[in-house]
Amino acid sequence: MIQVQSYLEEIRQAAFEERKLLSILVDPDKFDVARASEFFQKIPKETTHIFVGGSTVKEGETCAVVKAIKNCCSLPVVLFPGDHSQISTEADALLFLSLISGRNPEFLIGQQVRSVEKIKNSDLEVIPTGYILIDGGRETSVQKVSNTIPIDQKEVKQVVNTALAGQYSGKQLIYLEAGSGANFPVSSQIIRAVASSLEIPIIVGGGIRNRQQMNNAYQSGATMVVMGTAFEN
Ligand code: 1GP
Repeated sequence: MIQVQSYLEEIRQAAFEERKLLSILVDPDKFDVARASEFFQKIPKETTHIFVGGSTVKEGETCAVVKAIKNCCSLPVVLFPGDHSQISTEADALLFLSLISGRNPEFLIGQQVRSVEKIKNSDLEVIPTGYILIDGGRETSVQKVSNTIPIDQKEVKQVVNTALAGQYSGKQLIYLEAGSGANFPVSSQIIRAVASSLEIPIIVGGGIRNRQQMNNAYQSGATMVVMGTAFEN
């Protein structure tokens, strides 16, 4: 199949040109489809992507939400699934996540194998992504659902080595995640250390609620920032 437009390529290009990307995360469980167009009028004008996903989402809900977003918003819709049931072929791209900070085989390869039947005949662009969960000061849903232990923010070298292991394994993006609703986001120190060691773009999310935190992440080397909770109400 010929991919006419590569979303990964656009992210790589942005990283190369030091352009900053902003993704708003929509959790299908908490999103009111009836108010979709109102929601998209209120997101920041510099938003470049819409991510869709959550830790626990009812069957079929993601598909309805993706369709509603597509009806009123022209930004690329990228799946950020908590599990294989959240894969909707209506979206544009899929972050094919492996939770490489954890040691739970289900989130390293189990869910990925289960998602293949849905993906293989779709037009979704599949983007191999190393997902690293870092302690954000409280137990977040991703920690509970994945049953994995986040890396302590003090373990900078462990984060860097995990990210590098992801890059060496062929991941095209590294996602540094403090968890949705984290008390504090991934530190500048970690982002800087990972960015200076890696050749692939970095996404940072979890606990980012204001412009200052967003700019900190960019200045430290994130190509994309993801914000969810800040826009939920
Ligand atoms: C995306 O899970 C985050 O990586 C979203 O986190 O809800 O805290 O913005 P917030």
